[in-house]
Amino acid sequence: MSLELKVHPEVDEALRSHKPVVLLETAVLTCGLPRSTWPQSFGTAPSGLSADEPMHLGTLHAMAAAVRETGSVPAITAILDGQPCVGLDDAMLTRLAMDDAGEKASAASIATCMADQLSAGTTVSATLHLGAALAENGRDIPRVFATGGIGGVHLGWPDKLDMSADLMAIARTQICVLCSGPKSIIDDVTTAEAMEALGIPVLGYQTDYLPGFQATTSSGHHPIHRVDDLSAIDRIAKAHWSLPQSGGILLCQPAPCQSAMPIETVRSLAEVAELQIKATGPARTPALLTHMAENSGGRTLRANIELLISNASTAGSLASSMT
Ligand code: PSU
Ligand code: MN
Repeated sequence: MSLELKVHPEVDEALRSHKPVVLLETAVLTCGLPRSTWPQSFGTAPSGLSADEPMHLGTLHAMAAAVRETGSVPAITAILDGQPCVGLDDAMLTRLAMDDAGEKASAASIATCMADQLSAGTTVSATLHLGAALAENGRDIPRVFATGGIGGVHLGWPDKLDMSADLMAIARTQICVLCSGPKSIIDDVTTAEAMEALGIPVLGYQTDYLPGFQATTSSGHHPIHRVDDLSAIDRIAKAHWSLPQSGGILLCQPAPCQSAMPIETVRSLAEVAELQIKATGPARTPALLTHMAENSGGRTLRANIELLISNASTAGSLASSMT
């Protein structure tokens, strides 16, 4: 039994003619970013974000535009009324953005969303599963995916384990995941160790150390393999994918320096959120991110939006350079 995907004609044409395609997720739309416009109390709007659009939709629009600027085609994924989609037109994206009942689909919950005909934003893990399903449908799998920060082992381990489905999905799918490291609400070093155990190469784009999501890369933090140009990533990806049973590669790009914050500030905001937020399950990540944004006068939110757009742009350039 194979998954019936709805593939947008532009994405379909690009994949069939081997043009560069970048997968983009929508959990960041339904759960990761606020549905209001950028509040004036937080200062000028983040670079690249239109001040008249709600932040969640405006960021997705800016990410798709950043991919297009590089000559690659954006393929935004989602589950709409139970239908897994790769490539959304603007009406589909807006409908998902305004859907108050929109769920958050991970690899563990795609099946229930489909069976119950629900609409859902797709997390990193769900997006990679839909990307891999393209191969079953006789198409190429896009080689690049972009997001802000991946899920991983949450803070609070080893007292309680909360681990994102993102890690297993990255380990299993032959795709390059562009992010700014694990999100700041995640135990990033434990997550990096888990990725090593899962056989995921973790690369730093123009950095020697694991980026701390909204934080400036701090020297001496967890060292990772540095790559300075896109052709080096292509060589590593080709070598990795020539190995039997190889899966994804994590490529980490630090947040743009104009909005990145000191790592100590981000850490203490994350620790306070960790203590104060009681939500569990899929609701926990959005509640933690909202708490940090409010508690920092919007600084974590500004960095999050700017790094999402900048990662989409680099992902587009990488996809173009890989074909
Ligand atoms: N990047 C962001 N904000 C987000 C996410 C990524 O800047 O909200 C989403 C991704 O979809 C990721 C998910 O897969 O958060 C992880 O959630 P959890 O910890 O519940 O697995
Ligand atoms: Mn979880």
